[in-house]
Amino acid sequence: VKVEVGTDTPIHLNVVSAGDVECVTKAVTRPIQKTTEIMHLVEPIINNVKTNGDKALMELTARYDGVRLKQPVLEAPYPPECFEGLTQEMKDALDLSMENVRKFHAAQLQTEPLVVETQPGVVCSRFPRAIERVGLYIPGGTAILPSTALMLGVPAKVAGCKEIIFATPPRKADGKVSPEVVYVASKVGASKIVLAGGAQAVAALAYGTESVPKVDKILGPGNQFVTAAKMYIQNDTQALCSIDIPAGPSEVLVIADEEADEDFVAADLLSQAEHGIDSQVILVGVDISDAKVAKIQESVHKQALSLPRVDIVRKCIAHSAIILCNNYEEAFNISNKYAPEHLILQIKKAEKYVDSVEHAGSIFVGAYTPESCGDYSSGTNHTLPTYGYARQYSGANTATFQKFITSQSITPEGLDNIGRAVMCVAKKEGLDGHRNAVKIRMSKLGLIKNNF
Ligand code: HSO
Ligand code: ZN
Repeated sequence: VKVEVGTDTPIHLNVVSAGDVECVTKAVTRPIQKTTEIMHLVEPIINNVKTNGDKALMELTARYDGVRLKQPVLEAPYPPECFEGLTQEMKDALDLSMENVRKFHAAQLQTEPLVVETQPGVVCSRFPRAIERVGLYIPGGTAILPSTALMLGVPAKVAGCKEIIFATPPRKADGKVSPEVVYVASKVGASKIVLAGGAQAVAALAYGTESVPKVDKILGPGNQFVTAAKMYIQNDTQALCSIDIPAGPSEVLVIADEEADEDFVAADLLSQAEHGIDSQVILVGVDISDAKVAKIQESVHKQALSLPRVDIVRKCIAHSAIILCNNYEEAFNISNKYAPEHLILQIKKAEKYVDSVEHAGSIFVGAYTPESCGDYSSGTNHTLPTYGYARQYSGANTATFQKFITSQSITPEGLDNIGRAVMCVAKKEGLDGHRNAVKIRMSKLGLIKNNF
């Protein structure tokens, strides 16, 4: 997204009326992702790492991250110098966040086995197993994100993944990884940190190299190259590796009414806008006065100017909108249609409206629930479906790090109950071998005649 905005232009959202279908459609249309084009760019990178392993990985890190490494992997136990600069205050903050995320994700673990006797003598069950080896991608770029490390690392640990590998691009300045990320890695039991980013990191995790173990699933947000690489390896049966969700730019939709505090609303919009110039920021106003709109705009402008990332914010807000609605129903219709990654409700009796939400990654209910709390410390996961994928995907959760095995056990009584149905359908499908596997047993049990 290229938006030229002068530094003297007011930082204001575009105002559109809900009745103006064309403008609303424009406001809620996400930027086109050029995945296929990028796929052509990442393919040679992936093949290079697949064929040349560590050597290619380090060459690509030198080329794209400007860091020459002696070895591409940091191994646990991480040496003390990796933690240099980590303050007690930071450790406490990360510990508090990790503990809340642990609690919420541990509660999602299925403790009782799921067992159902569908008919007498036919017992079906389902039980989870952790995905053995997971690769967690922690983006570098304009902000370091130890929070992403903990949002993926903690559930992986809770689920019981045997091998947790982090991958993150090394810092240009010193070739190191931020001590906060190393701290989280050590806390969640990540055995290795791959010092690489981009498509090359994804390839190393998917196929393995001399020093990077191959993983079974790769999770974590990243730029378009990372996303394209994840989509590529997911389709390569040689990699035999799954991924989480294709990630798009982060987004928030705030529903606010006349009672909402304009400074809170503005702060929430800005906390999303500072993620990147392509972040999506939408405010849906329910029957709000012109005066309220003006106050929100004023607060957005004023607060934005005090943010270190004001340049990013300015460009993001330039393509963001306030959609004016007449009532709550209209507001939730727009929100459900958009299916936002984050949905913030700053409306009276906000709790009451949670039931109206059909599609959203995570909901922030009431004036004192900013998205930032879910981004870091409340306990919910911040790896959420973007780009409208909230229609069919959940955010990362404990089950994301598990798969489920089903099992059945059938007695002669059970076989007597379902065997004839099996034989009947098998016959229709022309699969006599299937039919025989039942028939042979039922005959020996004397449940059917040999000439059945
Ligand atoms: N809002 C981001 C997560 C994040 N925020 C990380 C701050 N750090 C996507 O859910
Ligand atoms: Zn955030």
